[in-house]
Amino acid sequence: RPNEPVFTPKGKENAVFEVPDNFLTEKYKPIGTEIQNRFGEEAGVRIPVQNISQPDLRIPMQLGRQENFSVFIPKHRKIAARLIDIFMGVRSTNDLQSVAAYARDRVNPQLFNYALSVALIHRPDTKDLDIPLFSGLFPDKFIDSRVFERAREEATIVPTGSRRPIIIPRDYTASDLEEEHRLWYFREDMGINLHHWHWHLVYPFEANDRRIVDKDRRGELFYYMHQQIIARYNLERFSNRLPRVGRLNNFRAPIPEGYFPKLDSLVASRSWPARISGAYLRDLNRELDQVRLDISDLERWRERFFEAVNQGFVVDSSGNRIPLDERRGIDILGNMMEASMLTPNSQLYGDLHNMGHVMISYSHDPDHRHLESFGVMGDSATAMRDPVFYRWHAWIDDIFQAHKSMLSPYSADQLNYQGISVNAIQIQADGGRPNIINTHWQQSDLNLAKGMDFVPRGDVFARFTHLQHVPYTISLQVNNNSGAQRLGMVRIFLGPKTDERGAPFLFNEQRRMMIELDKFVTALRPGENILKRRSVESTVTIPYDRTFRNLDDRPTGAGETSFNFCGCGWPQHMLIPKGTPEGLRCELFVMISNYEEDRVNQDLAGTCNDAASYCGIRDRLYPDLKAMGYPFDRPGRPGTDSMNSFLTPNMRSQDCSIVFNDRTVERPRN
Ligand code: CUO
Repeated sequence: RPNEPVFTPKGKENAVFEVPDNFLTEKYKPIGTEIQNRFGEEAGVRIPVQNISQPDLRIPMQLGRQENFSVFIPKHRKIAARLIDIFMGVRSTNDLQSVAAYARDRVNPQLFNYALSVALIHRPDTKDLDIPLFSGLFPDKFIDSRVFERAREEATIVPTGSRRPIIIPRDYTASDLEEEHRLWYFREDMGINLHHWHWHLVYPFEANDRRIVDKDRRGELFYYMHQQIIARYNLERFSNRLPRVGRLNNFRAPIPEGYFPKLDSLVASRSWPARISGAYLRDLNRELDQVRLDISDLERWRERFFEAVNQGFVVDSSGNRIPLDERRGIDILGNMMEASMLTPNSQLYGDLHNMGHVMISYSHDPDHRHLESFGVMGDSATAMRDPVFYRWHAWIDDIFQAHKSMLSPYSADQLNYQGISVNAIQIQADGGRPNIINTHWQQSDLNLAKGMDFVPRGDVFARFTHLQHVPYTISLQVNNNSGAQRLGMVRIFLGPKTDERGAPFLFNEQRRMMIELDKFVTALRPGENILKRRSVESTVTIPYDRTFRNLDDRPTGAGETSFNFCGCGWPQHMLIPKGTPEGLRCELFVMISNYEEDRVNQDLAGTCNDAASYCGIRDRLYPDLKAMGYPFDRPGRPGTDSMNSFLTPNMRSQDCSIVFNDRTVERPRN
C-alpha cells in the first residue's frame, strides 16, 4: 500500500498520505495517479507529504524486501543501525514523515518497522506518539498460520459488522505426546512475546547514536529480566508436573526438544522453519547473512566469561582490568553477554548470547544449502515460543549467578530494617479464600486487519485463549516501633514451596525460583499499619488492555500516551503462574527495606513508569538503588539453609497455593 500513512496523527486514523510522484518506486511510477485515487477513496483525511531530498538507502536496502530480519544477526544489526540513524537524523517530524514514507516501500518491512519504532521511541519530538500494536501489524509472528486463510475468506464474503471472530484452537503446535507442549500457553502467549519484543526494542544493543543504547543499568536489566523469565517458566513447569528447565551447557550435545512453530511469515511468504527433536548445533557458514561461526568460537567465549567471573575482572580493549564488583559487575557482564556497544571488549568476549540465538536458529540449515531462513529463536518477537529459548537462557543465567556467588552475601544487619517488623501477610483472590490464588482460561480478541492486505478491508478478529487469574489483594500487617514516621520499600515475591520431587528447598536454590510480583514505596506511621495492595497495581505488569487492544480501535482521546515505551511490561494476565487443580504449594514473601537507602531522586512526572521492575523507566534511572532481584540476587549468609533462616524481622513468608480451574471466561472486545 504505497501511500498508506506511515504513522498517523491522533484522530486522523483514516488518513491517506499524498506522496510526491518521485517517492514511488519504479514499479508503481507509471500508475501513480491510479494508486493515489484508489486508496484515496477510502480516506477520511488526506495528508500531503512534503518533497525532500531523497535519503541514501543503499545500506538499508542490502536486506531484501522478502528476507527475514533479525537483530541477532550482525549484518542485520548494522543495517538497522544505519536506518535508525537516518530516522533519528532528520530535523523535524515533517521530514521524518517524508523520509519514512519514502523508505517504506523500498526497505524490508520488518527492518522498517523496527528502525522506525526505535526512532519514534527515542526522538524527543515523537516519543509520545502512539504506534499501532505490533501484534496487529505482524500478526503472522503470533498466530497460527491457518487463521489467515480463514480471515481472508471472512473478509471477502462477510460484510464488516457481521463478521465473527476466528477462533484459534487452544493448543495447536503439538500433541500431548510431547510433554513440553504442556507449556504452550506460556511460550506461545501473545502478551509474553510482545513484552519480550518490546523489551528488546526499548533496549537495543547497537546504534550509531550512543544515547539509544547507553541507558542506566541496561546490562543488569538484561540479566534480571531474563532471569525472571526463567524463574517464571520454572513455576509454570512445576504447575505441569515437569522438572525445572535443563540448561544448554553442552554445545555439542543434541537438543532434546524439537519445535514446529506453525507460523507463516507473510513478509517472506515462507513457513518459519522447524527444528526436530535431537537436533545438533553445527558450525555456521552462511554467505548471504555474512555469518561464519564455529561451535568452538562459542566455546572459546564461554571460557573467557568464566575466567573473567572467577578472576573477578574483565580486560577491556586497551588491556586494562575492570573489576566485576558489586556495584558495576553485573551490568558489565550483561552488556558483554549481549555484545552491546557498551561491552568493554568485543574481541575478547565475543558475542555469546546473540550468536547462541543465531546458531540455534540455523541448526536446520547451517550452510544455507536449503535456502532456508532462521527459526523462531532468531527473532525477539518469536523466540520465547521455542522450548530451547529457556535452556539457552537458563544456562546464560548460570554465568550471571556464578558472578553473584563471588560477592559477599548480605549480612542480617544489611537486610534488616531496624524498628520495622512484618507481622502478618495474606493474599486473597476477590470472592475467594485466604492464601489461595485462583487461575482459569480467558478468551480475548485481536484485530488482524492492519497486518493483512484485505480487499475489501475492514476489521477481522482472531479469538485466542490465554491464562488469567482472579484479581487479588495482598494485605500486610506492619509494625513501626521506631517512634517516627518511616518510608519503606515493599518487595513482594512468590516462589514454589517444594522442588519438583516435593522435597523442601535449600535457600540457594529457592532464591533463584522467586518471581517478583510487586514493589512499591509506602509510608509507615508509628505503631501498627495495615497495607493493602491490588494485583492490578503491580509494578511488574502492564494492564491487560495495553497488551491486547489495538490503539486504532480506541475512541479518540481515550487511553494513555507513551504507548511505545509502556508497551514493555509483563502482561497482567500472566502475573500468576497457572498452578494445579489441587493447588500448587507456594510461598509468598514480603520484605520492607529502608526506602532512604533505596531511593533514587528523580522526577517521574509524565513518564511511563508502571512496569519499571522488568523495563526500567524511560529517560530515567532505574527507580531502586538496590541490586535488581534484591534480596534474592545473592546466596544467603552462612547458616541460611532455608527461607525461614533467611528471614529478618522486616521480612515474612506465608504458605499459599495456586488453584487452577479449567473453565474459560470470554472477554468481549471493547
Ligand atoms: Cu531476550 Cu535471548 O535475549 O532473547
